[in-house]
Amino acid sequence: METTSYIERRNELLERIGSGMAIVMASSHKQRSHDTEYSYRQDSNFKYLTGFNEPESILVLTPENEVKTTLFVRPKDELAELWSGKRMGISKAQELLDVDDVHSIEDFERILPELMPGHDSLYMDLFEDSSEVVKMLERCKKIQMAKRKAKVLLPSSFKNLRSEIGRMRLKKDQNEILAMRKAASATLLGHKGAMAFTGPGRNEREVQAYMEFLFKMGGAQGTAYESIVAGGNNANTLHYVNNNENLKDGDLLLIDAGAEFNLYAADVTRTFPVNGKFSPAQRDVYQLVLEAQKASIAMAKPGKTLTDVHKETLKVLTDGLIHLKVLEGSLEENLEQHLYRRFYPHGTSHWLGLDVHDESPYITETLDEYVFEEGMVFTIEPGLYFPATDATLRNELQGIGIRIEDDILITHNGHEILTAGIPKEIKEVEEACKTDYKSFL
Ligand SMILES: [Mn+2]
Repeated sequence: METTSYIERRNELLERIGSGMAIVMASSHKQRSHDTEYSYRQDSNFKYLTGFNEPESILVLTPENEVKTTLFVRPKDELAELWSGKRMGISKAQELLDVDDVHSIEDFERILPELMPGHDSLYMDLFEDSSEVVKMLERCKKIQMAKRKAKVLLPSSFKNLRSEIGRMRLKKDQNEILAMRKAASATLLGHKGAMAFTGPGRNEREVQAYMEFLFKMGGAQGTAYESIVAGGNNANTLHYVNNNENLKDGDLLLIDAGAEFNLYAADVTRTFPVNGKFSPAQRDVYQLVLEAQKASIAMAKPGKTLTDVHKETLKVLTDGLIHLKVLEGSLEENLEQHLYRRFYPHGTSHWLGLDVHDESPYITETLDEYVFEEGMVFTIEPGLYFPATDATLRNELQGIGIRIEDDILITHNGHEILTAGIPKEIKEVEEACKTDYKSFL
């Protein structure tokens, strides 16, 4: 296990919190239905700071103490491990994870009072699960009562840890970029396979199954989020996840899906014809969305911002909508009155990393928008949505929903498209649709 970057991250966080202390908790198992659980997914921040993938673990950072990093983990337990798998245990964790001190999670309540005094604020996750905050307040109260005579000060304020770590997570290091490349390459395989596999009469869920199978065959652990596999007018439901309808000849299929590798996400959308050939109307709309995406990607370089990217998308899409005679009037008035919103209601980008909507803030501590720097990763995903129910639209446009999304890494003088190679030019897409899906097996 490479630990250097985890040590560096913990050291950076220790510096950021100054005379405060931080408590970072692992995710717990989430129940799915009676006696069954969702597959375990580690908390992104806990993973970022430890690389450790077990539940019931807590990392405590105490910059004012001699012992600055303390990890609490599940102790070895033969019977528990027989049922739910191996645990690293205390001594191995001490050996492998490079923290100052490791204890059993069972001793957390007992040891916390020794770690807490001398820190003026306590950083933890304040918003995800407020019951944890209440529990921590109660612990503080108990410690305060017990330590009354000891003349030590306890944290007098709670601060939000997630925004601190979020700022650190904004720029990806080489290990993170490597994981994102692996997520991207599995995603490429899945999307190409889906194009080959799709045809009239197939069901959305069958295409989803084949694509996600290829994600795993491509080395990913699974999907980074619920796949959207939306035939025809279903594409106009932005978060359609039913994925259970038959695909029709003449319709498009929109797939928004990405693989997860080592908890890092890819996030890709492609839209292609179910029968392998775009109709003239589909082609016009597709070409417009593609041009908007390419023009926006060209804005991705150091010094620019997500607002610059979004404005470029809006300009190209709105101009195109006027040419398609979907909107009337001048480009300026359509932009000013946001008339494109009927057909493009969402944003163009979000940060990407350990979370598909990566939890980094969009504004700096001085309330300015972040300016692109080398190592930042985000998506660019313009789309156009013409609902089948919109009778003001020409017949041939009704029911068309198109989005094209790629993952962009800012480099020292420009960008790299991490998800390049997944067909998106009309010719490439039609070619990929013709491929024999069995060639992926
Ligand atoms: Mn996205």
